Amino acid sequence: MKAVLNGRDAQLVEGLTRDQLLGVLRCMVLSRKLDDKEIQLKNQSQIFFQISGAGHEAVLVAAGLTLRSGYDWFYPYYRDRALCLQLGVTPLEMLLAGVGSKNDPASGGRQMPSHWGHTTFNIVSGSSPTGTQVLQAVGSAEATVIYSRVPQIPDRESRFKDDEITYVSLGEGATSEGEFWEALNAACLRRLPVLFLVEDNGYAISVPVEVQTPGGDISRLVRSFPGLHVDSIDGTDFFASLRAMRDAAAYVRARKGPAFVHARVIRPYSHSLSDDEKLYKTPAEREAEATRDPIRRFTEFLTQNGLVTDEELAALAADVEREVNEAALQALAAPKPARNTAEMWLYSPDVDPSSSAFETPAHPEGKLDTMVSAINRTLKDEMARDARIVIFGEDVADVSRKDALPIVSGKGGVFKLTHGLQRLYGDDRVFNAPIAEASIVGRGVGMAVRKLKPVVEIQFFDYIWPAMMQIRDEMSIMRYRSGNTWSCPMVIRVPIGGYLRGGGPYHSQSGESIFAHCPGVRIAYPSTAIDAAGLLRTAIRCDDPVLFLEHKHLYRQTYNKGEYPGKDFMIPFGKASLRREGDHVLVITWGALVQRSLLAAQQAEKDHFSVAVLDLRTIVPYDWEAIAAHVKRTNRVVIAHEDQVMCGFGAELAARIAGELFEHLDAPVKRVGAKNVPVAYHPDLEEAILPQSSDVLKAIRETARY
Ligand SMILES: Cc1ncc(C[n+]2csc(CCOP(=O)(O)OP(=O)(O)O)c2C)c(N)n1
Repeated sequence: MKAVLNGRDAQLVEGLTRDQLLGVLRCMVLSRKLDDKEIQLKNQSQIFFQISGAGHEAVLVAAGLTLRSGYDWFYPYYRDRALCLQLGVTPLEMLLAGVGSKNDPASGGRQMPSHWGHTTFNIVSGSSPTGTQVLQAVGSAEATVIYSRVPQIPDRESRFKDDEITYVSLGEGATSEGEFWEALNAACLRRLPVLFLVEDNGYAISVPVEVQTPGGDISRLVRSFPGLHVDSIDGTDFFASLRAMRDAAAYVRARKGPAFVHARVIRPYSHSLSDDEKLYKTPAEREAEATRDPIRRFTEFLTQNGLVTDEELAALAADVEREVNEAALQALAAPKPARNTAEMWLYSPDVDPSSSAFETPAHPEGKLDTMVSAINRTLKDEMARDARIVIFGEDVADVSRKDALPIVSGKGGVFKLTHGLQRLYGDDRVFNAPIAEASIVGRGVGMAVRKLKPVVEIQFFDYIWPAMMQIRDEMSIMRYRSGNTWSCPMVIRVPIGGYLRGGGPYHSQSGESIFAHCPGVRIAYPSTAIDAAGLLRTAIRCDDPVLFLEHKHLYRQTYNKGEYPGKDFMIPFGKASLRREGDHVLVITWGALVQRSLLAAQQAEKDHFSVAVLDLRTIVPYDWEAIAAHVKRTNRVVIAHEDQVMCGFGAELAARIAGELFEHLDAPVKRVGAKNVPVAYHPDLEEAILPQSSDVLKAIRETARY
């Protein structure tokens, strides 16, 4: 640091004028005062949650001064109040979040305060799970790289800046999450322009750092990551923080790779208002922390160097107080969200995938082909149509070592669904990912927020679970939680299901009902090649996140082959397909049970039962109109699915049919599905566990004769 001279005007400290230094102090004080005001309001039950940024202000103002608001991209942690102020979020906007006003720009009353989000400043909507944001930031940085490398994206200049970077912060506790390590892995593998800031206040609620991190020093652990710029600083020292942030940002902007700043800060206000740190921190520890208070340190620096007088400090404090009080009064008077808006913003208000816009005619080619081919060709055609589509996952590329491409035919997925895509569209748009499912989905979310269109693959449904938090807490909820200001339309393709004769418990799972229970995600589950093509195109072109379930057993059957329906063929979501007419019993089904139900229906004919088979094709939304119409006609219903009967999606349908169509029923609704055990390896066991045609037939007979 340049020596500081007594005096007020021209001298620069780290390139900052006196006015700028006073601005730094004001931002820190404002941040703290907002915490104090929120605490007061919470104690008066005028707001409903509070978590403070106290003790973190110095490094955050340093970050805010270094990074470019509305230019760089931001995934701030909940303690990043001072950063957000520095970027341009106003005290009023912060307090609007506290009161849950409909005018809160972060969420419109849907999220707790300090879950930052602001489109003007590129602050992407944040959530509560510690660590999910890190993978999304990596995806955002990846979007920067993809935009810079794919000139076919027509308006890409408006979507990125050559030297922009993505900032993400987290606590030292959150570095224990696997997602943090997955993010570092991906960032370093691809040398992505992302800046990680770990704000280490020594505690994760009551758990001290030495219980989270071996050796208690996260920067020591990450130093061996290739290409990662690592710095470790006292984050209560504003100037040390500023230098570290500048060095890190310069490294990332120069595209040398990712950077990691480990800032040791303090947390003087307990974890949140629900916590009392006196229960686990000794008085001596709390006193020692207080001596490092960043506001105190910075104020001392200014006074000791003659840069501010006591009167000026008092005036600054009074001015901040006035601003905060005024903002609080405005926030308390601001409109609340109306109760009848509670269900808004789950899905895109502009693009409805169940509308007739997604009902386009087929132009069949005259040659029957498998579901694998239909999906592969749909991906090829869509990638040609929309250069924003990127495909990644485990083994999805043809090769990772490009030199091999002219020599070998390429892998293109363990089921070959993505074969040839890399060869056609290059490895910026089709690439392999490490085996890290949260990373695949989380990075996809980050890219989708940046308006790329990720179509990612989870290799087997059985291994989707590491991604569950990204799916349930992030992808599905992004639009809702941000009050429709951020969204992440993307497609997750997932091979699902059993009947493989030897798939065992970990290559045979079903479980669509689990995802149907996640508001905000759409679920398609085609049973034929043509439906797969039409529904996948709808999934890609719609504006919502879609889980696209592809049954492995249906990939290469002959009975569900179809003629490729052409480059623009789409099937709207929520439109079932009546696969067989019938008057006595209705079988509602999807996936691999469609064919089994058709066979059962044929058999039932011998008993003179006329059975209709309705293939739902999409689970969310599902075609209630068609269900109701056919139930009213047949008055007898069987629901047949591969998933366990216990809590399967059939339970939802059966309950709704019983609740809304009771007077039309002549028999109880019957469900057919797997037994309540995992799918076992031996084919005899598998056959006993998964529902067979004979089970559907039995249910049809019982229902018909009831
Ligand atoms: C995945 C997840 N697990 C648990 C929690 C509950 N929780 C909220 S904050 C927190 C501690 C986080 O500590 P750290 O990352 O060090 O940040 P700090 O609060 O200390 O700034 C925990 C356990 C959560 N929000 N998300």
